[in-house]
Amino acid sequence: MTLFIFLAVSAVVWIGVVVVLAVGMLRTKRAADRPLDLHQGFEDRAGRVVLWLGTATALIVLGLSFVSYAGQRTVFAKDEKALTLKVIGHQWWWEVRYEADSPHQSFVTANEIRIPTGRPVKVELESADVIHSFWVPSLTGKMDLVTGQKNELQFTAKNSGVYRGQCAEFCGLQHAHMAFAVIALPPDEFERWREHENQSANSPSDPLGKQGEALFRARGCALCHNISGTLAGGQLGPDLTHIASRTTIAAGTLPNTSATLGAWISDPQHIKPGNLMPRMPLQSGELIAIIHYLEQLK
Ligand code: HEC
Ligand SMILES: [Cu+2]
Repeated sequence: MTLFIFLAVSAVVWIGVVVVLAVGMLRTKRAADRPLDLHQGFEDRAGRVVLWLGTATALIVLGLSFVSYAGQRTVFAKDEKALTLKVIGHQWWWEVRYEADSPHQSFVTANEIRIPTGRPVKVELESADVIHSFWVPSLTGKMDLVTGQKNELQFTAKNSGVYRGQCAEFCGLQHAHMAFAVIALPPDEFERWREHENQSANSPSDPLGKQGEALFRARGCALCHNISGTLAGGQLGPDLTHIASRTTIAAGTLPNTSATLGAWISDPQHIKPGNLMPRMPLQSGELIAIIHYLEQLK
């Protein structure tokens, strides 16, 4: 609409200019006998024409500015149907917060963004440390994540599937290992996932799992990781409440299997040198118990 108004006004102005130009070129006038004489009548008329056209120009520019402003307002208008979520960049992983109107409908996950197909998604972007950039080439353009500033991005996934995303602003040592996945699901499947994700973590059902849960606290993991419904409430690292239902770990670096989980926990600095999870000294029995516990967190 905005484009159409701009096009129409510009076309009218352009045609006007061309017509006046053509008339001026075609009208042949006898050369005056004394070209330097003043023609007072003509001068007055010319002055009036210039005044009117100047005023008209100013009005058109003002009018178009207003139209442009109104157009922008509709482009960025709050879409009531949109799913809003918040993505916070960390060195070197993505915190993903689903914030519903009531707090007990809200949950946090990491490195994996699930969205319904056919519905606009509004992503609010922030950073916890340095500048990152959110980029999912098949869905939308890049947008920076900046500390203390809220940027916003809106897009809609037409087809279900997995869309790969990547940090697109150099953010330090492990910038290249700061990927994520956007998984677009049919709306009913998305709602089911969301219901599930909203629940607290499963309690371990067997002795090994229970031992793992205790070790998760005793070995300091709980200082950095949150697992809803347990005493683990750390906020420095990714939320692990439903870690077993994610497809990758360490920001898209490895597929999520018991082997890679074990490799990561026993030596995260080998897999992502410089990342902010320290190597925790664990006995192999302890490692097995912790893996067994985490794998129950579906
Ligand atoms: C000092 C804070 C800290 C401690 C302590 C810590 N972690 Fe982490 N953990 C992190 C950070 C930060 C990341 C994200 C690293 C990255 O991807 O760059 C992470 C990532 C993970 C991941 C991958 C999560 C994902 O979705 O990618 C798992 C699993 C994990 N930690 C388990 C543990 C376990 C088990 C322990 C205890 C043995 C532990 N962590 C101790 C900070 C910590
Ligand atoms: Cu980054």
